Amino acid sequence: MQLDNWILKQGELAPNRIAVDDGQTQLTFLELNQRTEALASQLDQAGALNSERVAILTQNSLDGYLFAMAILGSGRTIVWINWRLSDDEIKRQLDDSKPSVCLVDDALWRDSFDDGFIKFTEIRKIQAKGHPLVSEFNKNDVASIMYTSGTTGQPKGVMQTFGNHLASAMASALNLGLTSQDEWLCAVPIFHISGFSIMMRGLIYGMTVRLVSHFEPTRVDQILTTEPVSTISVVPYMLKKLLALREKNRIQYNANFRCMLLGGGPIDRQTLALCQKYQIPVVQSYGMTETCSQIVALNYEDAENRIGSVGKPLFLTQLKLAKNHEILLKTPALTKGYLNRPTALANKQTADGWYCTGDIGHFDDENFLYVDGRIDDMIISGGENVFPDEIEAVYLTRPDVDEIAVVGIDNPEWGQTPVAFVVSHRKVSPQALIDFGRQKLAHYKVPRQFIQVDHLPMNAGGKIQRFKLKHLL
Ligand code: S0N
Ligand code: AMP
Ligand code: MG
Ligand code: MG
Repeated sequence: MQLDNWILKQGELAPNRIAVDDGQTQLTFLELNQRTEALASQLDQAGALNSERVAILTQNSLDGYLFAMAILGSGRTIVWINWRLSDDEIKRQLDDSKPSVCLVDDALWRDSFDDGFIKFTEIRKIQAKGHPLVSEFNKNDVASIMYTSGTTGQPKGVMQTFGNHLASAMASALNLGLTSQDEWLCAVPIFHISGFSIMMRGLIYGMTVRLVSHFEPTRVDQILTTEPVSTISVVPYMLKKLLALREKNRIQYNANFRCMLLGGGPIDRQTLALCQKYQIPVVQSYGMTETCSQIVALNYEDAENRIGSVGKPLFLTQLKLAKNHEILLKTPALTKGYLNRPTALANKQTADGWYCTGDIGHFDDENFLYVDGRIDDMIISGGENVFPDEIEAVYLTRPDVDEIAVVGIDNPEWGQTPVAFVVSHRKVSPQALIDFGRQKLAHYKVPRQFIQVDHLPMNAGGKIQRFKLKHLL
């Protein structure tokens, strides 16, 4: 199936509607068309369209939004880079995805960046010559790539097709409903599917996306009270920060507000009870990068009686549990695979095509789903996934680290944070280990504590028994 270029399409269907608003500039869909076309020409002249993929490192800025649209509009694939990653981590993702260039939001420029990187302002200096955008988006073409880690190996690039984004946006609209008044506040990073899916819904629905460069609780609370935003996506960390402000600020959210879409990690009952108290219309959801955002959601009406549930599968998604209670699913929003790893997706699917999520769950008597944990050791800190193996591998390159095991411990603010148990033949300074980690890894991956032990508990097969370590804390 050939689809129209959605940017051009909305320029025709809703030319005067606001596509994007960063609090200072509002652009209509027609203006979005013009800006995208000009940027595409500048990118072309800069050589940024010379290959299939273009990487981007950006905050949720208007420029970040526009450059991403220009990449899509030119028929290229966006490689989203998490700006919290270390230089080494970014380099590995670029080595794997081989983009023509990595476009960088000026605010995020690093001195370590070389020829492969270019600032937004450098592109902007080029005289635009009018570059025609592609006329169609193809269902099977890859719109975006986002890297996610796994229990083994390096992070893998999840290929999200236009068809995946369309299926996801349609299912979300069928669940949440859609009105001409809808405006979605994007305070979750656009380099994650939580954020990019808002941009794609904006394009598909002809809806306004309200951008904030990054999550700042008082600013977001102010926008929710004073601007006509109807929906916001949050992870549990953000919800808790926003609720804390509700205790102080008695002014209700604006009259248009109808949905706080919550996802990205487990939430505690106490926080959900506070949402009821403040009448915050929370919609709990469950999804992942591989499914192009939520594929299961709970309605506000059901929330009170189903505390803790993530809801029911959205339209076109099927769910079931494996014998070990792992959540399995089928959905048209499922990625078509991992970049450069032709067998990696099939390795996570059953012979009859069920995708194995790595999450453990159960259904109640009315088929509401509850997510109970993971089959692996993944830690979720503030909505960011942290894999112990990845951290351990980095530390094992040090001569003073003989053995190491990273485990997640509960943290009231972040959900969970990593801590490490280290075996060394000499005394190691925890601060030196923290400093080392902050050079090599995104800061949220660096263990908060290093505890030196004589040996790590192992089972007969030589596998570290992490649950025993947790008891030592
Ligand atoms: C929670 C966030 C906003 C916290 O960042 P904040 O407050 O901006 O931090 P900074 O001011 O930049 O830094 C302060 C210190 O905090 C450290 N830090 C930052 N983030 C973390 C973290 N996650 N864990 C631990 N520490 C952190 C900084 O490093 C700094 O310390 P120093 O100075 O020492 O470096 C931010 O983390 C954030 O944006 N998190 C959200 C990420 C996210 O969106 N995850 C979701 C991923 N999953 C999906 O996208 C699938 C589900 C989905 O699609 C979805 C999810 C939610 C809602 C809707 C949907 C949907 O289905 O549509
Ligand atoms: P990501 O790959 O970053 O998109 O993270 C997806 C993972 O986040 C899922 O596989 C779950 O482990 C976790 N997750 C997402 N939503 C929820 C939720 N509502 N409750 C518990 N865990 C969740
Ligand atoms: Mg992830
Ligand atoms: Mg901050």
